[in-house]
Amino acid sequence: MIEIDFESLRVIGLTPYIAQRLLMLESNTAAEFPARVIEIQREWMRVHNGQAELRVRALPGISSSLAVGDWVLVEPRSNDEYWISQRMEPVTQIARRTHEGNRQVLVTNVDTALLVMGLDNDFNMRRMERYLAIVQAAQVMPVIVLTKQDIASDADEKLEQIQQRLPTQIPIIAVNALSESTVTVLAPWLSPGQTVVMLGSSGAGKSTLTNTLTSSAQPTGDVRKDDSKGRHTTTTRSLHQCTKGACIIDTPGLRSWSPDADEESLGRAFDDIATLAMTCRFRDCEHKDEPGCAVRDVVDADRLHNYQKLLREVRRSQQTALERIDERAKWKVLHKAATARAREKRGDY
Ligand SMILES: Nc1nc2c(ncn2[C@@H]2O[C@H](COP(=O)(O)OP(=O)(O)O)[C@@H](O)[C@H]2O)c(=O)[nH]1
Ligand SMILES: [Mg+2]
Ligand SMILES: [Zn+2]
Repeated sequence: MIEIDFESLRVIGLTPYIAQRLLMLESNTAAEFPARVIEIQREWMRVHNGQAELRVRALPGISSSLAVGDWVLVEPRSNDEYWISQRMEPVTQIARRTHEGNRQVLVTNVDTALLVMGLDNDFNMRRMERYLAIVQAAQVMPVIVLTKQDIASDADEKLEQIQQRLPTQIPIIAVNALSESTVTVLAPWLSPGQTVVMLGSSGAGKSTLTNTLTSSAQPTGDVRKDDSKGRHTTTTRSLHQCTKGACIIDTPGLRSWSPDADEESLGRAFDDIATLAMTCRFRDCEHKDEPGCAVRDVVDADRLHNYQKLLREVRRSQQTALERIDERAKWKVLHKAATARAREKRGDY
């Protein structure tokens, strides 16, 4: 059985629940140790074992499924090489579908998602609802963080606009991402053992916020790169340690994507609509001009539109997912037939 040093792994997000799951992994050798994936590159990845960062590689079967935030077992080999030998089934995983319909896991084992949006031109409620959809489908707690409060002239109106449009239980916080006081405001989500991911479009302030929250802590796998204009651009997801004890995963902005969700999990982010729809006169009410509609006059019209658009998207991506399974099943049959033929040729039945 592997050994778990709770104190040192705590700084990279270990909780009693995760420790229990790690102990259930069957280790092959006594030398294997638990670690967390903090950065992924094409040929290698970086893990943290609570004490130090290590550059590692993964067996082919494992490497394709790894995401930042994963807990793994690492096996030391000769010549100072380290290999990921096992991956713990994640507790939570936030995923999206690319334009081509492929599922991509963004981060795993996250407790809270800080949905970062600027109070400037970045402000876009439809995009915010899209982020809420992937986060709530993954059963991760969302917190909306509105940045650039210091330079916004209409912060109060925008705040009110969100409060009117979204269900009330989601915390909404306006901050200046550059200010040290933001650490105190976000402290409820930053205690030791917590893992927080930053999501939002490019330029929203995710890296600025990450810097502010981690400024006096040990940097972990900082992978920022200067672009041609001398600015910092986040190129990959990476995990950092926050002053308050939590781990923070910074991410680059996403372009053209759909939530990885089905109708039911999408409904979690729009349960205000689903709940009201139960009292519409018609069961199949489209909330357009049917008599006795309970949704139309209550829910923000643009929110309703956005929900219907996202619903079409997830139905479409689900269909392609099913088609892909169908395709795989066909290949399996062909493969079996080919193997049987080969065996027949060799004469072993
Ligand atoms: N004044 C002000 N500038 C901010 C704030 N948040 C971010 N910025 C600026 O916005 C730009 C983009 O921020 P960055 O953190 O790189 O965005 P990211 O793409 O989400 O990581 C940078 O020039 C930041 O200094 C804020 O709250 N107030
Ligand atoms: Mg960034
Ligand atoms: Zn209706």
